[in-house]
Amino acid sequence: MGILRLAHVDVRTPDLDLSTAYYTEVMGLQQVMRTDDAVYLKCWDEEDHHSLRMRYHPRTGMDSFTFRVEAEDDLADFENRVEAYGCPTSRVSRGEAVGQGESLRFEVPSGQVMELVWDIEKTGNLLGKRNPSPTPPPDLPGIAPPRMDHMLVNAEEVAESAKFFIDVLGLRMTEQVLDGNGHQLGVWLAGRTNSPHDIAIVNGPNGALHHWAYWLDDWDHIRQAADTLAYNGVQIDQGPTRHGVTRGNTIYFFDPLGIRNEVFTGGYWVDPDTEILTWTEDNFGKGLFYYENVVSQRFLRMHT
Ligand code: M3P
Ligand code: FE
Repeated sequence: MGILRLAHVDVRTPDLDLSTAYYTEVMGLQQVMRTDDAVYLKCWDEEDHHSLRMRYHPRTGMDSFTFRVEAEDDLADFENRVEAYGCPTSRVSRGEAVGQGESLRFEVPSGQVMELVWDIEKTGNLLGKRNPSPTPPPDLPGIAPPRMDHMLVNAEEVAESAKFFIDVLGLRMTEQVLDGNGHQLGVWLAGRTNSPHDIAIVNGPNGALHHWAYWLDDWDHIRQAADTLAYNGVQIDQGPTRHGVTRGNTIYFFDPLGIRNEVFTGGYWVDPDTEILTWTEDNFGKGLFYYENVVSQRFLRMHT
């Protein structure tokens, strides 16, 4: 049993048309479906129905985030484990959500709504399965990342939240930041992927979303993404630069409603027995932004 990876993020936007224009034309995602009050989007190399759902709501925010589990029976196992930990769970029935079957929902200790699902509608990537070309059509607009990579949520009590994700949900810790008293200020957690993180938790207000990130294949694509962002007048938060934590190359920027996005590449290969890396608070500047060595207040204080 186990948690495989991030499947989709569900957010609210007060301007569905503006958000859709940004995510299709600047980020370069594929619009999969539009209903009266929601838009479903995915990246060109994603097989699942969608990786981003945006629905109209007067206030920007995150509704929930969804991870995919390995086997159908895992939902019942996780239901027992999460309930035993003391978090109430509920089931969303098949037919209630677009692009997926039954799922399990609960609030994680830091207050975000998390969903686990196994039954996801596989609609395939843009390349097809017979003699696929290795690249998408060259005329895709915007940044056009191949896939969503990871997300970061905030928690007032990082250690408590990390314990839940590790002990109850079975994610593996790859890196952590400790304050002078040895308390966790941030943790990076991997599911069944070999990436340094599928989700990270950093100190901040409960319930908040800090960002989600799209994968790009190399540093040159990060540079091109910076050109695309600047050309389109997108507000860049930090970068292009490199994280010390994860070693990844990165840019942070804001969508038109103020949700932070990241593009990310690099990082190292993680095996299940890889030893945990630890950063100390006095080196957190380099951990965050290795070249700049800053802990920017905007970066720490702005959330969705
Ligand atoms: C990342 C990453 C914070 C650190 C963020 C790091 C919010 O986003 O991809 O490793 O302190
Ligand atoms: Fe990130």
